[in-house]
Amino acid sequence: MPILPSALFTRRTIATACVTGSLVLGPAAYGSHTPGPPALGTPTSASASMPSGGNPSATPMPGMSPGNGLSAQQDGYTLTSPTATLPAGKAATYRFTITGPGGTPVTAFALNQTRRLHFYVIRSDLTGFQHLHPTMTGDGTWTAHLAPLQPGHWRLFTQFTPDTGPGKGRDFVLSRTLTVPGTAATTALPPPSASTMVDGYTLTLRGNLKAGMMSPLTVTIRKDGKSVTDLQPYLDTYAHLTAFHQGDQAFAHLHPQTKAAGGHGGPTLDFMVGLPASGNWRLFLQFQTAGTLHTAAVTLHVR
Ligand SMILES: [Cu+2]
Repeated sequence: MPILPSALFTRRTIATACVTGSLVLGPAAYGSHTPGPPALGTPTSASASMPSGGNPSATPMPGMSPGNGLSAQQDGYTLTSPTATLPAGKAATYRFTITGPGGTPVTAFALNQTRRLHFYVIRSDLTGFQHLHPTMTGDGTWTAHLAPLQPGHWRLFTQFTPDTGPGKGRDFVLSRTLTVPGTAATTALPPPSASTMVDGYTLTLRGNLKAGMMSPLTVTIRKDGKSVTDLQPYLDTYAHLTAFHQGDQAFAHLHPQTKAAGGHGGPTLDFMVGLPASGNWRLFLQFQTAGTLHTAAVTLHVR
């Protein structure tokens, strides 16, 4: 199959969230538990179609988006890289800089979830997810070590907060495309589901998500039929959520309000999620147990 035209890819969207017991974006705090959100479906259901009823817990999203994440440039800040293609099937190095309004590389970044820059890799069919933390040299050159990529069209996202200049304190998400030559075998997006498995863990999702609204999303983690309570802090939280969207260019940036306070999170993770567009989202939920990072993926439908 030939590589998909990149125009298709520009319609993808990324959203990220990191969560502990409670993740909040905007003025409406997700306080003590009101009656939980309705189930997306039974754990074995292949469908996660949303109930048609209203969601009393949903609130409008605040207008503080850092952008849709699909541009290499925003408000004078630019993601620059000499690399537009990388070989297939082998680990590769990707170097880039973030230049500021003056055109020189930014070297001062604020810590965000314990890191100065978060880097995400996704293929046009929403497979091949990687979440990396590149290193920076003194001149502002970042180096990311990518795991082997399959042929196709990819998008590489940077998420950062400048600590100097006119963008100081603002959250940015900038991205560039990358082509990996070869015969691309694309994978159909799995249908929406209320549960998924990874490494023997079963994750069950409950929520009633509506585009443009902040809504609670609850994820429960079980293993061998038992509740998992040994989640370890990962990037200051008990779970890291990254979401990519099909068919819309809007971007949602979510961040945690509370941090992991101990080494025993779980089994329930409460997210406050605002996804700006309806349709299907591919969620990648990362959590850590016994020093091992697990990455679960599930497709979520947003009304
Ligand atoms: Cu990160």
